[in-house]
Amino acid sequence: MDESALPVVWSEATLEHRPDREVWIGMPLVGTEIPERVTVIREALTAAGHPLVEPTPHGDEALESVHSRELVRHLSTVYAAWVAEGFVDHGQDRVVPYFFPTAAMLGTIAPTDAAAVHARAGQYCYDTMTTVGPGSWAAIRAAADCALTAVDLVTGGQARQVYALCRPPGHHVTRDAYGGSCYLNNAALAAQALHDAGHERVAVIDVDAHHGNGTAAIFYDRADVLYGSVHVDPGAGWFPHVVGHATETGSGAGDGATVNVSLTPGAGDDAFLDGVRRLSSCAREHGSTALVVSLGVDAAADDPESPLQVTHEGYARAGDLLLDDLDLPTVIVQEGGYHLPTLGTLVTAFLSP
Ligand code: SP5
Ligand code: ZN
Repeated sequence: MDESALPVVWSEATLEHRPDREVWIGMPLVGTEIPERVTVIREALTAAGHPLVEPTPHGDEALESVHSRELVRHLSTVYAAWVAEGFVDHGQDRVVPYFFPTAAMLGTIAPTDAAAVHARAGQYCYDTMTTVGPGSWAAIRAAADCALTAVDLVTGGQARQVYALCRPPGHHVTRDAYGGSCYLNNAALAAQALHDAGHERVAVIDVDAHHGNGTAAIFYDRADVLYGSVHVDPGAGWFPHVVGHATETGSGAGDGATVNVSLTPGAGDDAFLDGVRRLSSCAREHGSTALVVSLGVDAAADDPESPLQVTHEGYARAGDLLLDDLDLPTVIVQEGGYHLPTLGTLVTAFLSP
């Protein structure tokens, strides 16, 4: 195998999740987190000489290393419950929440689980865009298996750096809640698995255009997993809107182990790469012996979901900094990126030495 070729873990099952519509401000918009994303990335990586590897199945206990049993059960059962309730017959063939029992609604009253499936959806999902359909669970689970198999390959010594073609993406998922087109946190699963395999200190560096609020929340009070992210400033009106600010630096034992670099809308390669360099030096100072990269390529100029203006060269340089210069055992997990004509070349540029 060519020295510079990275194994690409992918599964055909990741194509089964078809969020044809995302409900945004009440409007059913055409979804952007579509199966064709996987196809164009896979074709570009294959053409560049990277070999494909099938994931191996992992048990629920691996998923429950970062997520609650209740979230996993919800995701694996909610579509069948939706069908049983008759909503598909009523014309809604996707699980879309309508009721959100927020902390502000509850005060200090402890809620029960909602009996109605349409209400239960909002106990686990925090937006209306992240729908569940008939093939969703198969894809969600396959994406998690891709990330966990990539860890197996790295910790088993088969390859030092492995790319997991995860879809749906994951970095917006907390321990208990999903949203932002994400269902299980593939990057957090990979980081925890690297830790469990003996890496006492692990860094997650997130270069998706959006702050990975889920990964940040999962590791916020832990010192052993550093979370660093460069993303468009949520304070300028961008998802996830209320978190991802530079003032969030971790809590308790995790104080100092969260680093948020916010970029002004319109920022390009220079600001993006300054951010990546800063996160890379934080990983060195942290003493991380393994790295997870949350590789969203939606910071690219043509992407419809973010106002950042990063070029192919910018993603290529970011890859050099994180894969070649930092040079740790690394699992690269696919996150966002929605512009089909450039998606494959952006990912390839990042992975190329
Ligand atoms: C993994 C990831 O990149 N998730 C992105 C989540 C942000 N989605 C916010 C979508 C807002 C609605 N988009 C409508 C576009 C109208 N121009
Ligand atoms: Zn994103």
